[in-house]
Amino acid sequence: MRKHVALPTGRPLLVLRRPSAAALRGTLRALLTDVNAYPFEPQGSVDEGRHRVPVVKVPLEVLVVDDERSSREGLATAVRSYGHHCRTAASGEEALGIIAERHPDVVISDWGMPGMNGAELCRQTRNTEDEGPYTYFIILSAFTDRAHLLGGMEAGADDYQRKPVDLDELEARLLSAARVVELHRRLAKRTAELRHDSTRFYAASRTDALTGVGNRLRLDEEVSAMLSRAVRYGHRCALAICDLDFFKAFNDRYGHVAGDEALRRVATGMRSNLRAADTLFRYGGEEFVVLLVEQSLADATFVMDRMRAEIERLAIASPATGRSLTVSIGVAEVDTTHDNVPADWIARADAALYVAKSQGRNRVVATPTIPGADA
Ligand code: GH3
Ligand code: MG
Ligand code: MG
Repeated sequence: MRKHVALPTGRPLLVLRRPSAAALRGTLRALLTDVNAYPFEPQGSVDEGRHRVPVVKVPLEVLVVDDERSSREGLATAVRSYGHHCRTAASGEEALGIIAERHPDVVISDWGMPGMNGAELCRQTRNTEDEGPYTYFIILSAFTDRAHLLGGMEAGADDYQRKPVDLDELEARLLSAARVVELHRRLAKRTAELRHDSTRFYAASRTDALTGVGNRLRLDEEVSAMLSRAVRYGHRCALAICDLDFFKAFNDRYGHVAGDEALRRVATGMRSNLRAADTLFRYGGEEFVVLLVEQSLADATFVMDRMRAEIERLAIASPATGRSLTVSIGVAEVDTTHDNVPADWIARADAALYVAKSQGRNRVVATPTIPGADA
């Protein structure tokens, strides 16, 4: 199958077949056989798991770049005759604009052009490609030496073809380009899916499954970050540990399912009483932690006492007291002279909580009021 393509000038383009063309023809036939198995399938309509051969996108969007008009038009005519769409550019500069705007699948560029040459065009295409669609780049050149071939490939070209162009060979190369383009497209799709999954998993791994508030891992990260900010910039922050009173008795009387529902109601009640900047976490069991940013100990204690009253107002029956389920709260403001690690800060809030429990529960205790505390 020898191709004769009429140039726009009316001159026929004679294509000489080199010895390697036989091998290429075999490849072309094999490629065509595979492609013919599912020609023109709309993307994604084939069960991808069952087919090893990618469904190639036909036709390709091709951009031919050559400063010589006859060569440019001749190539474009040939490319169109293979069933692809083709645009043309007369310079590297013009091509860059088209590439940025149209994202062609394939660029076939002459190497030697005044201004930006083909290798430079390729380099700039790769630099601006970033995470956008992949451009398959074929450099054409009359130079056949090793330095030019390597230079083109180093600039990021996928393929290098000698001028004058063997059009049979070009057709085969475009088929292989179609496969690479399709593989890149799939890879980009898969990468986007993985990125989406990893964002979801990241969020899920930091969320408490029962209540939907931040979990212990998230709490550890946030407390660490807050402590660093306090050390570095002197930011204020208070931490409150909230522990439901006599919750074991609640579970013993009503069962764990009702216990879980009570935990959810308490978490929802707490969350709705927080400022947007403050965050709620489940510390474990029936214990929650609130981080109150840029708040003094007195302010945080005031806010937490209001929250304590709100939980009492939920009127969840507490079998241990015969009244509403309540919460005891210990508050500690970050203190960079005492808190070397997050656990130090949490331990001070925990000590305050212990005092709240021992003083009769359903109350808020702040660290400085703990007997013996020097904060
Ligand atoms: P205190 O006032 O001293 O805090 O008494 P308490 O009964 O709340 O404390 P204790 O630590 O003895 O018991 C905590 C109970 O919380 C034990 C368990 O039944 C319950 N609990 C912990 N985690 C969960 C959970 O995820 N779901 C349910 N339903 N109950 C839980
Ligand atoms: Mg507890
Ligand atoms: Mg408790």
